[in-house]
Amino acid sequence: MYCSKFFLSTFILATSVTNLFAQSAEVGKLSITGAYARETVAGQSIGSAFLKIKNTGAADKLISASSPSGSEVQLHTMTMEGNVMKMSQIASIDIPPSGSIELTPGGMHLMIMGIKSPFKVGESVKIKFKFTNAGEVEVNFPVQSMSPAMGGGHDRMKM
Ligand SMILES: [Cu+2]
Repeated sequence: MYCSKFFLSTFILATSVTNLFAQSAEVGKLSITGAYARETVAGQSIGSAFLKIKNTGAADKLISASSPSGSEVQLHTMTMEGNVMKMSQIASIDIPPSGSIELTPGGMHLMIMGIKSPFKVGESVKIKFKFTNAGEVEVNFPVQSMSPAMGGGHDRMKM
């Protein structure tokens, strides 16, 4: 019992270390960098993830995202209503020609709904994207800790 547990955790550790370096991807004229997901606490059913997309070609559009780690991945935007930050789901994200977009805590972001197990630092979350022109690509999102330095405002926001 002890032995099999030990080997299992060693294997998971080795796997996630590899994934830590796979946080960028290229598809068509798009390059994805800086992908990461936020650590979640026990009982939390929604995770969030962020990335940058650079486009060296014509206008493109992110039209869907999915993940084996959750039941659904939603595209969200953040707006101010009075002095309350509100987020709402959006159908797609436009990627300007020869431009770039950034999904950040406090701005547009990805929400992984119905997550199957907590996101832990050292692990990574796979998210598959579909773009109108560039097609499909799967990206690894290494899980990072919820340190206040990384946009603490998002943590205090009401879901
Ligand atoms: Cu959100």
